[in-house]
Amino acid sequence: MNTEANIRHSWAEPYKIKMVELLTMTTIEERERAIREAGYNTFLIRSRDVYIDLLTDSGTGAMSDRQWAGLMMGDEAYSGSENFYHLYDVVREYYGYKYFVPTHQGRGAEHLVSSIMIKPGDCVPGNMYFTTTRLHQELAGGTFVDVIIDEAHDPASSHPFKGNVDIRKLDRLVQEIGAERVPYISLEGNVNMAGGQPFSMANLRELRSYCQERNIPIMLDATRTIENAWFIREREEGYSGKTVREILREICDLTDGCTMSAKKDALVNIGGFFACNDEQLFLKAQNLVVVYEGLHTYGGMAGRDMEAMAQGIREAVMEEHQAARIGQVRYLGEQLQAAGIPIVRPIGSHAIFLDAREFLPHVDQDDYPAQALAAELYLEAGIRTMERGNVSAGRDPETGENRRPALELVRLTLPRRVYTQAHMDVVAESVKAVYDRRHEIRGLKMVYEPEYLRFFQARFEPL
Ligand code: P71
Repeated sequence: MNTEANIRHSWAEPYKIKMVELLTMTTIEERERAIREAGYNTFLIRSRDVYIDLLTDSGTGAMSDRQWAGLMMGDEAYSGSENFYHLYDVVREYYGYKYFVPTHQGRGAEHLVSSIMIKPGDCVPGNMYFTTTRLHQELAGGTFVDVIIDEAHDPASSHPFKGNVDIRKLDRLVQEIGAERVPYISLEGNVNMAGGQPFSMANLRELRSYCQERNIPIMLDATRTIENAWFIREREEGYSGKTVREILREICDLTDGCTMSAKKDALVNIGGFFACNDEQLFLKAQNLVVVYEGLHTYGGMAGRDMEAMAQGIREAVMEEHQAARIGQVRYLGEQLQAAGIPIVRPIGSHAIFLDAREFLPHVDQDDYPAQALAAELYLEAGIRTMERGNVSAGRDPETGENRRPALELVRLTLPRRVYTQAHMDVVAESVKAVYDRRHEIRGLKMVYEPEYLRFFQARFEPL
């Protein structure tokens, strides 16, 4: 088993490389053209123009030989595929929920939960928003209410469990509108928008007893909950002797159901699911999935995708996998910290988040500093990152104004099992080079703004 010391000093990958994918390097002139044509939006750059792709850890991981072998075992029957039953058994064993509905990816599961559970006028509290999660809640007529602890909005706070729910904030909401207008609480493991920050088991237990007294279900966003389990083991008293697998089960047993984007923790390129313990809820989800995703024994996935996911979940709970995963992120983060670069603390599990407000204090938030910084990193070295700030937060539906969130971040997201330590060195050097010329960097003006999830397709021009 890996101890903390051995994560920090030798987190070597628990695999060796059997096949490689060649990378392309570009010239500065080529990158200038590519970013201009992409409207200064890293989502719109062609991947062939990218050298090191840290846009996301979603669906970008490397599958193992066993997963690839699983693809050959795909049972592509329209109904009752063998792979569905295999995946169901694995989800039941590792996550523990009684009922299971596959979906094409996470937002498919979010759509099911939101449209079944939310009535117009309801409020859905959560430990910070996620873009697609909140949008589905809003489309169902609900309003998302942030009930994460204050520390989560402060990039400099090194609270070990910045993903915790502030039960007083939750209680204030429940007192104000009544528990009957709170269809569930949306609880995310390793909170993405906060910087990949975990909740603690103690906080979840407290939340559980609060919710049980008031009959409010807890719906877990399980997307990165295995990584959350790792942090509980590392940081929470009483957990150092437990396995990631046991902790994952303990988390799920304290919740009523989950939505899952399997493209992260579960090491597959596509897939997701909804799972729960309540039969009535399951029957509704199983019925709705056939309208939007596909039959309830594939939910938008091919049989082979379900097989790869079943194996991916087994590999994801392995201690040595998580040690290397989190060790690599930490390796990059510690290099940046040593260079004095402002990043969100503590270092999370899936990404390093640059604090663009601190990095570019001379750029006003409505001139999109994080978007501008992401464009500069691409220009510097062909490294693709993602804005997680004012563009991602969107507009307040009431006022129509930019939300100007407290966190104005650029996410350097590490795909699982894809890049090497030497790649991390290149990334660190490139961020330092941009930091050295930060005073020259200007903001951006938005010239095209789509209605939904604007960050994906918005276009900008330099100011
Ligand atoms: C990430 C993604 C993918 C993404 C989604 C939207 C904007 C930009 C990038 C997806 C998540 C997630 C959590 C906590 C649900 C989803 C949706 N994350 N919950 O971080 O992180 O899952 O993409 O499979 O539909 O790059 P889906």
